[in-house]
Amino acid sequence: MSDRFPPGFLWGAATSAYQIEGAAAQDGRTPSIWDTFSHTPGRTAGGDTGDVAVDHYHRMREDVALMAELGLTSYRFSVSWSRVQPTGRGPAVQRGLDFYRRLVDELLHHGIAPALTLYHWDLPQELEDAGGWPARETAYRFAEYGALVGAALGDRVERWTTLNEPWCSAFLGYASGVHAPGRTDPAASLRAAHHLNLAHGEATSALRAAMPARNQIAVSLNSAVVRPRSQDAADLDAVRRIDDLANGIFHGPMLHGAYPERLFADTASVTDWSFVHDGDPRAIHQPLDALGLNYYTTSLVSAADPHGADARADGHGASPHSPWPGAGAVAFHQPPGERTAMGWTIDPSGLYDLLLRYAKEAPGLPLLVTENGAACDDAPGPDGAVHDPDRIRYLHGHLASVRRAIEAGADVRGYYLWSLMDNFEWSYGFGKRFGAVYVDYATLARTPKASARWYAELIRTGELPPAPGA
Ligand code: IFM
Repeated sequence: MSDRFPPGFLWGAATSAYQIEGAAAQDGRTPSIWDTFSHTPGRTAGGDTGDVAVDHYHRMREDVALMAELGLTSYRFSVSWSRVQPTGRGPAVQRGLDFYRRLVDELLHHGIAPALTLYHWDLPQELEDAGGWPARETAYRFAEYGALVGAALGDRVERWTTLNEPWCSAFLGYASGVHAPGRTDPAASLRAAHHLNLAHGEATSALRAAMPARNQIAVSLNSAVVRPRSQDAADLDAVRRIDDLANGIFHGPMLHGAYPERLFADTASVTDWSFVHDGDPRAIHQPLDALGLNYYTTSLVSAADPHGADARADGHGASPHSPWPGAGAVAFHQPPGERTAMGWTIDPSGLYDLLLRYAKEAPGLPLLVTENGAACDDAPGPDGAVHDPDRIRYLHGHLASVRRAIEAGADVRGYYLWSLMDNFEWSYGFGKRFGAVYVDYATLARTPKASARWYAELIRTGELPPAPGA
């Protein structure tokens, strides 16, 4: 197998607005659900918030210069809805849009293709107060917001993503409550999932109407790779139920125009799904130009084990409330193998499986790895340099899987490392570092880690070097 990536392969890094921007109350921005949540005592580690984050709002030029130094050919960022349309309705705030105009101009100036995500979890608080994602109206608000951003930036940004990881928005936000807005209502979480799907479909149509036809529209799913603990029928059925709730619930309507066959029956004790209106499947099922996949680890599942000490080891934070409404008696187990600082098992073969699954699930649709990376316990050495050999090993393993998947026929067009730089890791606060660039949170100084240099060299050559230590 060649270790060379195809010509034109996009080499990227990703971030999101609330995790990096800061300037939480500047230029007309109003609170999003993550501002409210992070300011609520006990919700984030150490009470950390994104008020300042890594101050990207004021250091944007320096950050783009770093990207150029690394040789990135694309940069994936998200727009803060409450910076652009603070109340979630009405006209755009020009000062908010201007920040993204400047960012896009700077990227283009350095030959870096902007990849814009409209929604990475930061719903304007006013829309949450009006019902949030469980309310149908939020989907229409999102389409209006998408059209505003599309009209403002569609002439310069060709790559668009509607939603990032709607599973997290629906189920961590409204079922287990470990993410904003912190609600623990299983029925509301399924309503939220449907309205996120509708939001994706409506926004895709609105973007097509607002932008030049050449622009490409995608969605980024954190599709889970769910493996059975045994081949017993009960374990296989548990995998099927989790797979429907993790994956099919989004890719079903988005890619095929229908929810998974057994999802409604599985979740009948939670909701009757009467919030799905005639015509919704058609509205959600819009032609896409690419599918974004975010991958970190695999899940190991069985039918509930009465002795299952680790039955809740699903890697999604501590909550007595399950993020799997209606899944029934299912247990999660820690997959064997080395883990990252998040406690997530390192399994590059999962990325290969995921890419091949979607190559089959959506034939003809180009795939992008829109997030992949590892949290490590990074710290500068006495010389100030940050050596992160574990991250380099992680990236090497996963990029080898991408390369193998391409060889096996998956049409993978690009890879975005999560994350460009250390940032606010949601309920974990600043304690978990995913960046290729180290951020000193006292001074906000940026230092590329050894993994950033390693990635830059890979981008320069277009060829995966031998495995570290091989
Ligand atoms: O930091 C997050 C990102 O916001 C969404 N995907 C997973 C990352 C790591 O947890």
